[in-house]
Amino acid sequence: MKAGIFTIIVTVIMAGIFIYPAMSQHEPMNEMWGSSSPSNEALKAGKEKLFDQGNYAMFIHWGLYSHLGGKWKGRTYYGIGEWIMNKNMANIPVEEYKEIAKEFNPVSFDARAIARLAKDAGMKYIIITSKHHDGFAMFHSKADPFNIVDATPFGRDPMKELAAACREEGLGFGFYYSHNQDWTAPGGSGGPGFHPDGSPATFEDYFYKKCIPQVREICTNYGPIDFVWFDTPGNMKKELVVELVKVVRELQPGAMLNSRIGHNMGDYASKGDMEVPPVNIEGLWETCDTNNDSWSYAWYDNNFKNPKEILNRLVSTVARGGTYLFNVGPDGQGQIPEIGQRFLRETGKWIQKYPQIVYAAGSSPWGRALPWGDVTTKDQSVFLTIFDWPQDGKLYLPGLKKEIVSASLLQGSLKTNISFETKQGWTIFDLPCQPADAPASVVELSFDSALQPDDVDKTLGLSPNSESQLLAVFAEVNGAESKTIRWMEKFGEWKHVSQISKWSKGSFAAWTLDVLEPGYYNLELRYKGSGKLVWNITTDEGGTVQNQQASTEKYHQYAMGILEFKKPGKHVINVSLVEGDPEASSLEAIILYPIN
Ligand code: H79
Repeated sequence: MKAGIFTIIVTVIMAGIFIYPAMSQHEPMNEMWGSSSPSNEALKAGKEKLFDQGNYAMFIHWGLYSHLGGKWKGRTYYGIGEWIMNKNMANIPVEEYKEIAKEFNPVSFDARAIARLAKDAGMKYIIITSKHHDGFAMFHSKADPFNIVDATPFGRDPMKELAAACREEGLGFGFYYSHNQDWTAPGGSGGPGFHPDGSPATFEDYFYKKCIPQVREICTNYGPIDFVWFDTPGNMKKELVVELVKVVRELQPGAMLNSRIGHNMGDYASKGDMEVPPVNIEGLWETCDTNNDSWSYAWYDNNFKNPKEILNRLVSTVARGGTYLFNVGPDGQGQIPEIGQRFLRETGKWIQKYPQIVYAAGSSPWGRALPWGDVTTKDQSVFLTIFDWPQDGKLYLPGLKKEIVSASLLQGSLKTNISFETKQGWTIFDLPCQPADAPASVVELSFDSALQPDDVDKTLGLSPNSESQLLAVFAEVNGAESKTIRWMEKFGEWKHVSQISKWSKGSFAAWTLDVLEPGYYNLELRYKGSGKLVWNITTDEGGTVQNQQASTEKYHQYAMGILEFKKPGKHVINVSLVEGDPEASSLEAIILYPIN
């Protein structure tokens, strides 16, 4: 199937069934709190604290599907492993799937080891799948026998063990619960339409006989919990969601609810799976991401994010104002794959050295990532986390309008002053040739008071010594459409991109750019489309690049030519599509880098 068609289909499916509700930025976050008595306020502040200040947590996808590990009857099904029984994957009949429980015996599960791993990784709490869409409960449920204690030879309640281990390690704890989809319970979304006796099953049957009682169980039998993380509300009726919220509020008043419960309820917004947004977002929100491609264990999936990638995604999420929930998938024995563990520990070592970058850190006053890394704040300091160390020893920071009291390069708690100069609104720091630390280094800027939003000119900068990416989301668009799309690279593996599409004659996208070093820059465009396309790129100084290049249905980067900036200062770059199919063409970014 062509990627274009696939994207559209996925978008439609997502819009119809699987859309994730994200709270709008302006919506009051306390809708569900009702009374504003002081005790409620204190409780709210208490529970928000772990989420808002912790900023980094462990997500665990573990269930009966982990035992299959992406393989059914000798065949491997690539994609998110927890979906294996779904008709779009192995299409396992309900009765056959239930039989698998008899083989599920995760004797290597060690709750303490997992809690310690999370702690070593620098994570502040754990959220684990108590029941995924397959309907199998990973806890002892009196409401439904299809659970790990009653249906498997294992016979232990691993959730009891993990809840206790988290408490011992001083970690927060919460449950994921798939409240709408249940593929094995009569009446659950995607589940059987009939009861065993042949009578028709309604969603309410599932909701009142399984969902509510099980949510009561996870909210009663595991002590105070910090999160109940619902997923894929689909088209659940509002009154049912309200009922579910009531149950959680009554039994676990200190638990935070994510927005995926549905109908704009919940305490914080949950972004799309695997999405690190490019622009700062206000309010309480979270991105969930996974350490390889699948959420649950899959035997073949060793595409693990390395410590630098983990750290980059974590710091960028925090710098955008969010919390990073990072997933691991224990296997059918209960063990987290070795590589995943190792990379988490390595990341954790760095976080221990630089805790101020993650915990209770403020978002970037620049509002976006910078070419070399990202920015977070704390009190009167601003921290530059550098992932791409400049080889010429110059670190360029655009737009800072406030005077720096001191700048230092950190090595853990050791601080070395570094010199800097300011030039045309840019601050240029002198760095040693070698990175101070790995996988990232940190420069601290101290001010005489905390940096305010007005202290930074957010105009995009043209980096004199590295690549600058001008993303679609930062363009002013005329006569075309600018939006973020998502598509699946593999089954269930999402990619997010902001793009400019639906071009027509006369339409253009314009980026304002602050140029420090005039001169020649290589210009590339990243786009998708069909057939040959001609793009025209001009600057307010009359600089022009126009060229024809091929296009494909996947985003690809093409060299277009050399663009000259004659004078320093702010310039506008205009891009338009001159020839080619405007309907099929989508532009993701302009990429500029200095020659030499
Ligand atoms: O638990 C993880 C996923 O299993 C769950 N959310 C994260 C945290 C999730 N449930 N639904 N989705 C994510 C949306 C997935 C939709 C898809 Fe499909 C499933 C795309 C491919 C498989 C359904 C079937 C829509 C298209 C084909």
